[in-house]
Amino acid sequence: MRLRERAMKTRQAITIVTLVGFLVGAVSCMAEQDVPTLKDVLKNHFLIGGALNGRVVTGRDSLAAAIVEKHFNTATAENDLKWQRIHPWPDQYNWEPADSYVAYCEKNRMAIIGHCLVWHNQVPRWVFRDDSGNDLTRDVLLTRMKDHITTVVGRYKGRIKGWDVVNEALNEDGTLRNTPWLRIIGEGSEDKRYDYIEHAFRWAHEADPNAELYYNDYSLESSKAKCDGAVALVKHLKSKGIRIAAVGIQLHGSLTHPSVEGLEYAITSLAATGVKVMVTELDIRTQSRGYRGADISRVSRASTSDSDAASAETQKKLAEKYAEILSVLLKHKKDITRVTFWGVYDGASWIGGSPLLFDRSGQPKEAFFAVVRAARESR
Ligand code: 9MR
Repeated sequence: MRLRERAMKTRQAITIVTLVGFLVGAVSCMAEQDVPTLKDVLKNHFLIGGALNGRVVTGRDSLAAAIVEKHFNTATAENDLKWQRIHPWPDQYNWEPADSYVAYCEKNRMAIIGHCLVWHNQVPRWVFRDDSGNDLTRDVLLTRMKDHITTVVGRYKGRIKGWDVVNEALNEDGTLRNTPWLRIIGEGSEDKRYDYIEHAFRWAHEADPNAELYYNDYSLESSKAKCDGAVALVKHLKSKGIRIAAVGIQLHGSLTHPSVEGLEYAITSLAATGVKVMVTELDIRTQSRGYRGADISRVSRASTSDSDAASAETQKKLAEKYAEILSVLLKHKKDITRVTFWGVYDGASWIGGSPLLFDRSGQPKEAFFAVVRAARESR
């Protein structure tokens, strides 16, 4: 008798556990279905994507992969196409990470962005030096740059939709940044000012004539002088017949920047030169103390950590800032072809706090729904 009772109780317990499990599964499945898809709600406006790191494209970050595959129709490699990663030594290319990224994007039918060919960061020192450690001559550095661009762009010809050809070449006041590229190739002379940039764009075009070519930089949305410098650069390239499809506004924002006015100034003045505009590295730092401006050389994971990141108040402010930015982008959608977040979810961002639309467990945040609302309100 006792035995039979116990067996019955066990059966009942199993039935309850199974039922609860089924219900939880059904609810979370329904919740998942209720989450709209970013690429669907934005499909009539612009491409939407994120920066991917190696963990995503090799399947080690399944949380990120699920978000990418559901929401994005474009991707940028966060680090794997940068000179240091792809071409670490003079005669040695490291194709594996980049090949995995391109294959992953193709498998998921995403427009693939190459980032970046010529930059002063994440470029090995040997690039600028001869065997004795002295600066290269202008001609030798130009040859080195040409070989790199031709080899990398050529390998992915017809597969990468567009390239950030030159990244972050301007100072905050719009003048050219004093990098080894400028110092050695420009040789300090006025008529050679834009020379390295011109050459980079020409060689990228030769290597893949159908690829779109972009200039990419930060704080264009907050410094009018810097934005004017980018306008001057685009006009110069165009006056020489050099093809440039778009300018990338990186848009590493904060809860207080950019202003609507600054962002509109950047979009309209860049678009007036005849190029498209893209937001290429969107994220919003949530920390409310310390530096909150647009100069990312002053930003790091430590300087953006935020113990209040998860609070309802911070999340509300974040959602409001995202809604404001998206409404400006949607207002100017005829000039904007792509918006890319710099990362996929908070846990895998290059900065701390709560900068993206998905939290550390990959769940959509209030900011996500604010973006969806902004998109749906835009006709
Ligand atoms: O997100 C990238 C991070 O993993 C690298 O350590 C860092 C090195 O400078 O670069 C980050 O990405 C940068 C991008 O390539 C260009 N614009 C600024 C981005 C954030 O620093």
